[in-house]
Amino acid sequence: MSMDEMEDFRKTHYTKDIIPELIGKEVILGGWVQNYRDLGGLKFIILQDKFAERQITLKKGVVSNDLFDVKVGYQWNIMVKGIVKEFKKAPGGIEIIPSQIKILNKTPQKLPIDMTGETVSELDIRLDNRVLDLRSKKNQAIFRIRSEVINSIREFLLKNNFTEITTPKIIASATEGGTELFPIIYFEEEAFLSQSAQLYKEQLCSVFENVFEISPAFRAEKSHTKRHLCEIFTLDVEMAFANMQDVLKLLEEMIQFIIKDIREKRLDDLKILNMENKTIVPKIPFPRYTYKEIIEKISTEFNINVEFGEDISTEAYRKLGEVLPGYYFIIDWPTSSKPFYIIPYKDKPELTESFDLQKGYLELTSGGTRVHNKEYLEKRLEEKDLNPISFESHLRMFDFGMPPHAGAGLGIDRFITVLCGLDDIREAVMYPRTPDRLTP
Ligand code: AMO
Repeated sequence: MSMDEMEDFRKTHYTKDIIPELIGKEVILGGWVQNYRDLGGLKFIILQDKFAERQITLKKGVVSNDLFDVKVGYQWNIMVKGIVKEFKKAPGGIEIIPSQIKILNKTPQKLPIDMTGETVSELDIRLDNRVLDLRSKKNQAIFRIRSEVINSIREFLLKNNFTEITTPKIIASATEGGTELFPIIYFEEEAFLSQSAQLYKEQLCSVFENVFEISPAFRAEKSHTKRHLCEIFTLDVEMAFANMQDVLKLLEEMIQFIIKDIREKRLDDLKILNMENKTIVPKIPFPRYTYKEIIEKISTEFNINVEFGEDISTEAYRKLGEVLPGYYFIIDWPTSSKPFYIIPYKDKPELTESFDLQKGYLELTSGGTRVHNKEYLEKRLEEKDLNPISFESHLRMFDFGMPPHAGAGLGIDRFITVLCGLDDIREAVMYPRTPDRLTP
């Protein structure tokens, strides 16, 4: 059967805008068939668009015979012209009595994933059919929250005199150490995809003082976990005339602001995700534990030994998350475990002015006070077995009056995982990139 063209049909409303004031008026809606039922003389089509859904009612004798015989299937793309009618039993107390239905596109009879909400299909199959999957109520809620979080970050930082920067994602040298880089061919040269905005945000601190960037970053990590991606979306902040303590304060206030904001604007979505009682505004200040205190806690409470300077294992973090389920900072990490740009304490050079922000077991953010003296930065590069010559263009910027500065990087995908109560970080991203997924 041939399909209809849109012709002069244009949406007059979204489903959410069909309010009782419109009763008796003609409207044109467009969307997807979420459900349909045939009761003999009566047929219902539930039309879903990006906001909500509406019932289209076809009653034999009320609509034309041709229209009554129209066939639809799950997730078909249609437009409907009709009159808004009050009907108490319909969802929202309103139904649409159609005068015309345009079938714009069809779907295969058997959809690859369950769209009724009765069963949850396997995540990989859902990702293979992502646009279909994204139409589920749960996914719509996740991505409305994600959008609002990003909006809220911008609002908070702009209000606090931060300048939004945009830095290159094709770069010449590593920022977070030599590993985990994706090499690319840049004409005749080798280049890399940026792991973070680190060096540029530091440089721009000496111009715009407080800066932030919301952008992708690329990590060539072959980790198959529920919290790692190869393409991440991060918030980078950097503050001039500041140290770690100022950044800790900024972050806890920002997190409070964001959660307040999404509770205000996206409570319905939190309800869809059953998170309305879990994603609550946290008290500040967040607890601060030193790395030393944490490894002692891990040793005494869970009998897991972490040598000073070692990473904390996933198992230890999981256990930690059980006793510290909220937001907290782990500060003062060993110098050996932190990148060259993080400053060691003057009086205890084995420790750095650095931190991670945790939510339970999950690391959301890391950051710290930076080295802003050029000679010292060169020394730190050498101590990390990095060649200052490959950082020449970065180091030059430290000749022009670089202020003391500090900052942090927040993994937005991980933050969404926490806020939406998701089990797997891939659920928080429209098109996740993992070692074994490059499509869609
Ligand atoms: P870091 O490498 O810790 O720090 O990254 C910052 C935050 O980004 C998130 N993140 C990831 N999320 C998902 N998958 C990954 N593979 C992944 N890698 C990192 C985490 C992490 O806390 N330049 C520093 C920040 C700074 O000092 O300002 C940096 O990039 O939530």
